[in-house]
Amino acid sequence: MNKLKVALQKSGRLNEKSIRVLEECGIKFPNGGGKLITESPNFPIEVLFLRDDDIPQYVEQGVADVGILGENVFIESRKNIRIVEKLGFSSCRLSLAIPKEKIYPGLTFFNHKKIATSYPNILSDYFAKNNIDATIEVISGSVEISTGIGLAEGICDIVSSGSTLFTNGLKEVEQVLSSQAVMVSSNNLNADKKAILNKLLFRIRAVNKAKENKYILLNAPNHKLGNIEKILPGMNSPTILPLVKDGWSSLHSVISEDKFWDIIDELKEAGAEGILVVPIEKMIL
Ligand code: PRT
Ligand code: ZN
Repeated sequence: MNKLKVALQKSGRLNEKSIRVLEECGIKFPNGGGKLITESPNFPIEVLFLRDDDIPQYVEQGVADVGILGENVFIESRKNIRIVEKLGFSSCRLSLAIPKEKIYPGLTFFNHKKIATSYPNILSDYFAKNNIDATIEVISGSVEISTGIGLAEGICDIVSSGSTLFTNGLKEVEQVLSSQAVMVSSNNLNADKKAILNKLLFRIRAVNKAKENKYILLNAPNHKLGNIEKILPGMNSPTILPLVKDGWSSLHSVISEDKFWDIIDELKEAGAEGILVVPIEKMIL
């Protein structure tokens, strides 16, 4: 049977988290010793470690079948491949920034200016869409210093906390794109590989779904259970088990963690006691 070739970043920001995606799916593979290709002994995949910028091209050419990379790199590459899953980590944005002392009147600021970036395709599309006529200076790294050294009058680069912009005397003025790690796939997978990818995606979704949800257990007097149930937006009707204490029950349900913080006070007011919220490892719907 064919193996699915999965490309991960060799080293860098995405490396560890991409490896974790596979590990959390129960997929084992030898990782270490600087090997660039390894095989899993318990799942039909081969893992290739590559530079993230090379992943789109390799997936388009079929050297790899799928890969994990930043959406920013995928869009910039303009390769004929597709996103099969957004993975929710390494979130960042691609933004335009200018020296902080400059007055910013809006996008027209960039007309007839020189802007340094490693993302010329995304930026030229963005300027074209907004009718801005600017010159794009393509550089491959240390974009943030280009205004300081007189190379450009603005930059377009990845921002996460904003501290790199700040230390280089820049301010963020426009967000061009928001990005996160994604899994991309070739459009030409054979039936065997498609089946393996579907199995992999099923596992990834079960893990990610579980991360968004928590298992909640609480105790309450039986006559208050009706109201408590109404507050809990569970995925199914909750499980109710009698406690040894007469007239009391334990209620179990699944809730999204964000919602939990909104409803905790309501639950207590409705008579819930001994509330436990525990992580879920996998969630199959
Ligand atoms: O060697 P290889 O080519 O594989 O890696 P790389 O050096 O090109 O990429 P890497 O590992 O730096 O980043 C991989 C991906 O992580 C990017 O394509 C983004 O999708 C995502 N990501 C998330 C980031 C950041 N956050 C980030 N903060 N990529 C880069 N940065 C850099 C940014 O370029 C800037 O220099 O961090 C600085 C800004 O960070 P803040 O926190 O100071 O704003
Ligand atoms: Zn790169």
